Amino acid sequence: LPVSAAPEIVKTTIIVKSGETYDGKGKSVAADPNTLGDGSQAENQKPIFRLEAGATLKNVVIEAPAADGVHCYGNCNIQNVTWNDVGEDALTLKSAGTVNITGGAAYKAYDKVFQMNASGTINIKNFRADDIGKLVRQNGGTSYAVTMNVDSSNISNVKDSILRTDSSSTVGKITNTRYSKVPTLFKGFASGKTSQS
Ligand code: DGU
Ligand code: CA
Ligand code: CA
Ligand code: CA
Repeated sequence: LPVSAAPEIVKTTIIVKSGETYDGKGKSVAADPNTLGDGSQAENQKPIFRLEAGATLKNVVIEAPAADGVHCYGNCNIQNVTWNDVGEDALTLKSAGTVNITGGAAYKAYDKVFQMNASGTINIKNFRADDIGKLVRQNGGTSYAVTMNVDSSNISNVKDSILRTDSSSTVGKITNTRYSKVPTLFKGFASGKTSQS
């Protein structure tokens, strides 16, 4: 096998249907900048993958341009997915549910990695993040409840914070995680809503 192959260029969003699994078996993909987006900070880019409720995405490397990454409509499982150069953001929860991120990594996120635009939970485990603005951001100005859990991860070179919300109902927990050059773990949480061990 070659050490690296050119990424497969995705021209139209790949839909993973409810309850189904897309296993990339280690392949790399990138967005067609003319159809999905150039991976800049411009809003309204399209995702490379759209996961319907209960879908799983695994063993994929997302290269630049990464457009708007992955959108989850309800529960989704993300296993061993690496974003080598996050686009506008890496993954968005678009409707209520639980996002389970296991393994994988995200690099070069100018602003956000995981964007929570609906209520629910995000569980991040065994993840590597480097050179990012924030690891998880609940959509600015929203007051629904989100539970953000980070466990057994390695996070470095963060500009803003690891977890950020504007909601007094949102809870953040970080366990067993290594940091380097992280100015703030939690931003915007109500008192008593964060824990770290
Ligand atoms: O300030 O534009 O950043 O899903 C509001 C933002 C927000 C979203 C969010 C996203 O509404 O666009 O990328
Ligand atoms: Ca955005
Ligand atoms: Ca980037
Ligand atoms: Ca986005």
